[in-house]
Amino acid sequence: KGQEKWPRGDEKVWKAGLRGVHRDVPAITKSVVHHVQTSLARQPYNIDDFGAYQAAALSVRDNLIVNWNNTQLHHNRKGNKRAYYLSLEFLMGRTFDNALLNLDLKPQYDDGMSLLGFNLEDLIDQERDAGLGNGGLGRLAACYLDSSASMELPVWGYGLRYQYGIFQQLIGPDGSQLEAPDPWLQNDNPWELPRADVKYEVRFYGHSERIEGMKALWSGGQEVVAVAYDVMIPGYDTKNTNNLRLWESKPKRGFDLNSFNAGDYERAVEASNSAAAITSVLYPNDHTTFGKELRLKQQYFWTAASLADIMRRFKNMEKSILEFPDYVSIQLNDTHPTLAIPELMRILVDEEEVPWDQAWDIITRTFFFTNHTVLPEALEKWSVPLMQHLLPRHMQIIFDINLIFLQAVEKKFPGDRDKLARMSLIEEGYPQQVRMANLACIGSHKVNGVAELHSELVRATIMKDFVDFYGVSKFFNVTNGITPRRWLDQCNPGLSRLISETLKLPKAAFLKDLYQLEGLLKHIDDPKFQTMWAAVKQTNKERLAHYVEVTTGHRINTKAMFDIQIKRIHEYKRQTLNIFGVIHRYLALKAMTSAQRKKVNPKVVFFGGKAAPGYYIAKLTIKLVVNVARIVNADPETKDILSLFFLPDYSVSLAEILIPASDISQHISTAGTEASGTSNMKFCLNGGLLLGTVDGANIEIAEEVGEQNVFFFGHLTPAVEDLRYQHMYHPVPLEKKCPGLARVVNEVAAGRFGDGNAYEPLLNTVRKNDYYLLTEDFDSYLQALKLVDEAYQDRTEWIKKSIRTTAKMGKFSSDRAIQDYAQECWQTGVKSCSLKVLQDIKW
Ligand code: NBG
Repeated sequence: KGQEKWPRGDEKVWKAGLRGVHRDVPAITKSVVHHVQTSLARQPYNIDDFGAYQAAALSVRDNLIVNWNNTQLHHNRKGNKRAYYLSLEFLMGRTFDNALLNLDLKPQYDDGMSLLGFNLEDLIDQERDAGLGNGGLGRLAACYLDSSASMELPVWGYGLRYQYGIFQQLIGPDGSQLEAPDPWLQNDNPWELPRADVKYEVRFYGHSERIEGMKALWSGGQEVVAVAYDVMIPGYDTKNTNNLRLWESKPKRGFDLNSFNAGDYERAVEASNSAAAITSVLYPNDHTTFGKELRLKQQYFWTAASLADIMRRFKNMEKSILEFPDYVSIQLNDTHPTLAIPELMRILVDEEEVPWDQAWDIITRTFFFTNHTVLPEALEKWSVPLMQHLLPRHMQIIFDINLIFLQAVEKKFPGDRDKLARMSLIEEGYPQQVRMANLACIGSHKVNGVAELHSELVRATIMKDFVDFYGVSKFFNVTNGITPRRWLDQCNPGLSRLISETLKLPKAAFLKDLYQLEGLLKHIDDPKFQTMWAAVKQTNKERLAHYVEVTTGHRINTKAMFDIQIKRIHEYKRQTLNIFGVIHRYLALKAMTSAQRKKVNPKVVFFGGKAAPGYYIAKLTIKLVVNVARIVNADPETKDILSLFFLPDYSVSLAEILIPASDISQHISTAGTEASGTSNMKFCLNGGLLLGTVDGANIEIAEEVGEQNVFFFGHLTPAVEDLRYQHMYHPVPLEKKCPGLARVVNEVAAGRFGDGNAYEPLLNTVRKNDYYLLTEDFDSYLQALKLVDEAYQDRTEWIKKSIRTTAKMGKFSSDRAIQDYAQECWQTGVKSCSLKVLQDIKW
């Protein structure tokens, strides 16, 4: 704008430069060397692996930036509707390898870096994980970004740029989890682009004064600045490159000069400290809320900055504000971003002067809400006094929304006071609390759960009254998915290659349409194919064994069955059931004669996962696993047929090594508690079989692969409530209820695996009310383990099950899930905005 001609110089020269994708090896090496000399300011002869990684990463980023700019220009020009994925967590893992694969530049970089004297795989290992998430919810967000970009949908993610991601987990001398900070930004992050020009002021505290009607003026308090950092998200097999915008908090003024002049240095720096604190650390709790003020500050800071940015982009389109929902959809990833609802109300009513009812209409056509759990301890509530203090205007708005909403409820269900109390946005008590799930529900156009069973439970339990009020069509299901780019091609290149050769298809054919894997079924009886399939698994097991040997010094028998459970440590996920099962097996082996033991098939059990630092029982579980491992792995009588590892510091990168190596993986939550699970899909995609309860997405996996190909056990969801009731009111001693488990518990208590007293609180969870029903499921769990052992004996049958499992994973691609969201919610040009045109973009 304001310039007569663009570009300024020779258009051809600009174009060549702007499209300067480094595809051939000389161009790649040139660009890497250039970054070594300029960006890193280092001499070519003293560059180490880390420096080479940085330079190579920057040169890949150059490609991404070009594509990123073209993509944004394309969508702006087309005036496409955009969708925004608001998530407090994005568990991205590493970017380098993924970007190379998505850009289809890996072979060229491999060659280029080797010409410069480096091994690409070593460079890939230099990268630190971006661990801006706790578990499934954050990793799901990352998969969804990959799919949106690959499907050429104009979807942006918005999150926070935490200085410290999920803590690093160490195991102390006594087997306990220790936490260390994760300074992932310490050595600069080549994958982000600071946007000093994209910044917004965000207000906290102060006071809100009603002006006229529903309008108010919010002023005073503290203002902090949100600065944008952009992370480019390359699509696979397309130039489309989306954006993940992360906000960092900065003080509005670095120093309060008044206090400074008065000699109060501490107070002067205080303001800057507290502003920077907002984005300093990811809260490491998963499925629990603590009502901490700083967390609420994070939520508002992030939603306010994101909405301001979305609004600015919308305004550039020069449309009427009433058309906002036609150009903007916002997906709320759990209740964490729910403040976006009153914040958009505030913008519309107070700033844009839209009448309240019209504003509310805009809201309920813009927002969509995904619920990720029905566990009561995870349902967010914020104390009214805290919210009044921190966000006085928003509290007013919430009260106003509530008043109008409850009038409508009263009209539909006259006199039903209990219903009113349950549906109110405010929970009575001392203090009163704002129920974020209720607010997210009434402010959204649609609400979804993340697997069929879970969505059913959402409708039947936490949202039941809302289903009665709105009708069932507001509530739907989108079963979670995983990106086959990272979770097949990147983590298991051998399998990806074998599939491509067998199907006689280029990789892109099945990586973009995962249903193509069904073509493998034709080859399931081909002995040659079976052998190759098994060989890939074997190689992956050896890769894992190598990792374990390097990190722990232990050698593993790679001919043994690999049995893996990796996920956050939580009582509902029942890692305890698994470790008690291992102990049971160990005791059984000890009771055998050595001749009997010789006939036993060897097994290696792996655990991985972090416990929230304040979650005492989960931390005790880790300690038990580690100490059982110490005893079992050192026992000369059994160590060749049973070994056990707790792999510390579970992360996305570690998952990429573990998942392709599994023969069997465990997903054994109490029925009705695991909303979906996503690692179950990853294991199955990589040909690992599933041992699980009838819960979450396990059910849909079984539907796809056939129940005879999964190992199910345990009570079903409808039985759970009854059983819990019985445990509460008619307790039966453990010895009577489940003698097998009692034996295990007694051995632990007796000190067989170190100080028995230390484990008392953990053991009591099963002895006392056994909320997660271990005693109810233990016997059928052992039965299922036995079936797994037997099935593994017939190796050919096992391989066939493995092939069939992979072949039937089409449904679980996150592309399918994103397609569901795009169709059901965002209605943003599905497949209609082919970015092939990017190649011929007109400047
Ligand atoms: C988790 C569920 C998982 C599910 C992921 C992603 C939360 C609150 N929920 O079962 O426990 O797979 O969300 O949807 O983290």
